[in-house]
Amino acid sequence: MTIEGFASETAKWLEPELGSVFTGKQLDDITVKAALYSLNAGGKRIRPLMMRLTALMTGCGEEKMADVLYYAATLEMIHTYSLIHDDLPAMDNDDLRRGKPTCHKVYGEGIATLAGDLLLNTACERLFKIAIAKPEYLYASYFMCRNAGLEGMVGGQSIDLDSEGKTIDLELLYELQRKKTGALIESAVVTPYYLIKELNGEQAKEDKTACLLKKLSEHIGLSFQIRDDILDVESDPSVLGKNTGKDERDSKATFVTLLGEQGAKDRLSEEIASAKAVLSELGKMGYDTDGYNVLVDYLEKRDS
Ligand code: GRG
Repeated sequence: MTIEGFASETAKWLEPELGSVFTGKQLDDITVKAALYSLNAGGKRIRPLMMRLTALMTGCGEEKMADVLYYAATLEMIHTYSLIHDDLPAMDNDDLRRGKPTCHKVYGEGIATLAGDLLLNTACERLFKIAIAKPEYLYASYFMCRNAGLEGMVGGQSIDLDSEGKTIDLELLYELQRKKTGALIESAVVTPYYLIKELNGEQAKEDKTACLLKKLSEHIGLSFQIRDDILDVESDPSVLGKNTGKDERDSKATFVTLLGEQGAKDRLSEEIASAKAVLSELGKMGYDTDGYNVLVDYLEKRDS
């Protein structure tokens, strides 16, 4: 299947679940309207796509697929909250996202802040709710929450804001990106496996498949981020759906500013090769890695 095929399958699978998060009278609330505006603004849904790929690759049955979907919608809510907050004037100050005016441009800064808060809070409620019903999912819920926090995305964003206008080295840039972009990608690639195996605590981290999936997510996360940095200098807002040239405007350290455009492209090729090497190991274990191979090829060349 092509990446477009995977994307359209993911959309058919995911959109009804996202559409059921807020219902009835809740839909009259202005913060809910703002949250749904961003949630439905046309993102690539790449994290849910990865969750489907892991689930299908590791042999997820029909019953568990509904739970993977629940977690996939939850992760997309966390991701969308981060974009709403990142676009605020106090952070990246952006007026274009997913080809549309950003949330605060339409609803104002106060409501946009609340919309992000609401998405994160609702995501946490969902993670608790499913773990109450199925306590064996407690670790998966904790893992998704943790990767959104200080050890993950918030921690990465914190280093990012603190580094603006400063010179940082490649090592700190790796840490920043591993947390800011990589942590949610790790959640996407690994969580479905935890759900399928119902692994708990330490065991969840020890399994060979889980370790390989974590490695895969690291290479995918870095590939995703390096391509993002390249697109910021090479692409066009009409194609990308968000403004370009922002990293230079904000004096941000990126793989392009630290390694140069060619250096970043070389680094991207290395990450893609490493991702493929991990996929080959998973293939030797008997997993069907065709889907992930298609995704990794797409990450090398994506233009939006
Ligand atoms: C506010 C806590 C907090 C964190 C913000 C996500 C983020 C952290 C910042 C966005 C800036 C950025 C360039 C991040 C790196 C790459 C990235 C996450 C891009 C956006 O994700 P896509 O391309 O977006 O999957 P769509 O719109 O397709 O969902």
